[in-house]
Amino acid sequence: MNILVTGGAGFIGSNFIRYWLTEHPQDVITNLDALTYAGNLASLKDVEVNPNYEFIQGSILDAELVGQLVETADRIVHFAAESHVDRSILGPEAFVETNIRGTFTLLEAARKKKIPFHHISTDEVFGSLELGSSAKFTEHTPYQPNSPYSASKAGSDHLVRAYHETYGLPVTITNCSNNFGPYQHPEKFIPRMITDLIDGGTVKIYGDGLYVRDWLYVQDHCRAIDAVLTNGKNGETYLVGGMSQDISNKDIALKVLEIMGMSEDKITYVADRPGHDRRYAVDWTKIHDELGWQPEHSFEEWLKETVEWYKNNQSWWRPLKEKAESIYK
Ligand code: NAD
Ligand code: TDX
Repeated sequence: MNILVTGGAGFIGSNFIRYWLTEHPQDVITNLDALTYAGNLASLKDVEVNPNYEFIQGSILDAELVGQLVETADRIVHFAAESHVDRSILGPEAFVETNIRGTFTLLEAARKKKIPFHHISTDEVFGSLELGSSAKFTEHTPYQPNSPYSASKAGSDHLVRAYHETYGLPVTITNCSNNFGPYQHPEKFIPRMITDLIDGGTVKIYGDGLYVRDWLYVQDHCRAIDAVLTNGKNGETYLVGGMSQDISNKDIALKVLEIMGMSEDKITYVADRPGHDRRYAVDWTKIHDELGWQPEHSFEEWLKETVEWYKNNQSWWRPLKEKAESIYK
């Protein structure tokens, strides 16, 4: 099978390509990535030599290029996006362009060739849950996005669904919770914290720090996408989440400090993010019961592994760190 992956030089896309070529060595992957600030070929150094892998630098907004690449593809797996909520608050336009118009451009090409389209989306499209409640997002939760990022992802989800209903395009969607692990850009919470601490700085906690995310190790997300690509039902959405059990940002910071042998005085409380969603939690019963998927990597153990990875791969993140911090100044 020939898979056109978009955004494969980003965090989850690069982990996915490495995962897929290992698990499905007979398949061929073409990685279309624009190499924005978030795209990094250094994340794929070991993969580059694989004869079943090809990289194309280009944008999902380029209809002509996308049309050419779709000619030889059997399916599309779509990761490419502007993905950072803080950047979407500072400059929403790129999010509308890439996440909505870019997805539209890919869907148009997929429709002409009639090839299956898998869309990678987020739990953030459902908005916020109450702190302290036991409620979780399910496949039936109404959309209520609160940031330009999540609104643009919601728009892309709706387009994907509409192409299935209107044109009969074979589609699947996964809405996943917060990922962590190797090759995540140092602008995101966990790598920002680890890299700041390695450099003798402090952890920046937004607001009161009592915000809750549902954390999933990136490899488990790749396994979930595999389950859906292999056995998922045409037209269906699957929610994907972790087993981190309502841990607050502050408690994650305390865990990282403990792992790194540091104390709580390394925490700085900074201004809150506007429109900051209080709590996310994902009910992943459907993908478990229908496709046999469940997370395999515990949060505690793989948080330690992630700290180790950032300690041991400073040449990967150092060139990105200054640019990552520039948005916070
Ligand atoms: P990322 O920001 O690390 O990577 C995005 C990649 O897309 C980069 O390589 C970038 O160069 C590329 N890209 C951006 N605009 C492009 C364009 N116009 N054409 C081609 N390539 C372009 O993002 P990520 O964290 O790896 O997220 C990947 C996908 O997963 C996104 O769709 C995101 O919404 C979704 N998602 C992320 C998380 C998470 O926790 N990171 C959770 C759930 C869903
Ligand atoms: O320095 C920080 N301090 C802090 O307290 C940063 C960068 C973040 N935070 C908080 C905000 C959130 O409550 O930590 C939490 C996680 O923040 P991010 O890493 O920016 O992730 P989030 O906003 O939850 O979105 C992520 O998960 C869902 C990804 O960036 C999205 O692409 C994905 O869809």
